[in-house]
Amino acid sequence: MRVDVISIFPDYLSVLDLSLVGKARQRGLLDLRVHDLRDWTTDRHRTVDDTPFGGGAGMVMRPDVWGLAVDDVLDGDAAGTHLIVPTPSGEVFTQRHAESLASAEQLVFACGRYEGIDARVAEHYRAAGVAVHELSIGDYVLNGGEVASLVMIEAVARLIPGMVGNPDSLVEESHGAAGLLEYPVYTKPPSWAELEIPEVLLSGHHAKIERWRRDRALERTAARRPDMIAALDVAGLDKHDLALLAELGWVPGPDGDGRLVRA
Ligand code: JB8
Repeated sequence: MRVDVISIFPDYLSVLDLSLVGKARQRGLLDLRVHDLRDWTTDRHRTVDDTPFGGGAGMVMRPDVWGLAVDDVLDGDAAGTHLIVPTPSGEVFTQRHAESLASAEQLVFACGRYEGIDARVAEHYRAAGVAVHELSIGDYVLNGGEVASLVMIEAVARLIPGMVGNPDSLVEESHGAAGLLEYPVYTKPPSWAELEIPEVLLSGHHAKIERWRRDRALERTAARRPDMIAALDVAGLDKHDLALLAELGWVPGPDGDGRLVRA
């Protein structure tokens, strides 16, 4: 996979030389190129921004400079290319986006600063057949798209086939098919700070351990992510799940749509 990142602060992306993403590059699974947007400016002051039409605070990034930069880094035809524009006004980036982007031929990350990038850039590349994704990494505001791009690149890079040593660790984790948060995990020593590990984990009773872990996952999800409980399909829950969820205040809804509601 080829990944291009365009930013006025390319040094912000230097952490991509480290760790998992660095390993993917060394192994030739990832061709990552970071670019300075100012390389595509044509004026003496290397200007990338201007005042907003219609008035208002701050500056907006010029579409002409962005157009030259994106045209230059686009590799081959539009099919297989995804242009990702981090923005607090975007759709929220999830593991589903990461999974979908992991099979792309090329990802181009356009990192905005100031009040963002002129809206015609996304419109233009969409019209040209590029899959354009305006994405937010959560409900908070950063100073620019660089850190959001780092987050998304790490989430995608670890899903590239051949990246993670043990593929089991990919299928069993949070935000996978189960739609539940992960259960709590423990390791040695068995007693620490006057805290003991749950006895069932020492029992060697595989079915009991599985049930205990699922109960803890359901409890955690109900407490921390009620939105994920509301999105569960009742058909995927067993009798024991439904009994525990009822104790936690979640019951099958009145309209029989296969969803849970608060009792
Ligand atoms: C200017 O919060 B964010 C984010 C904030 C930004 C820009 C891009 C993303 C551009 N401010 O993810």
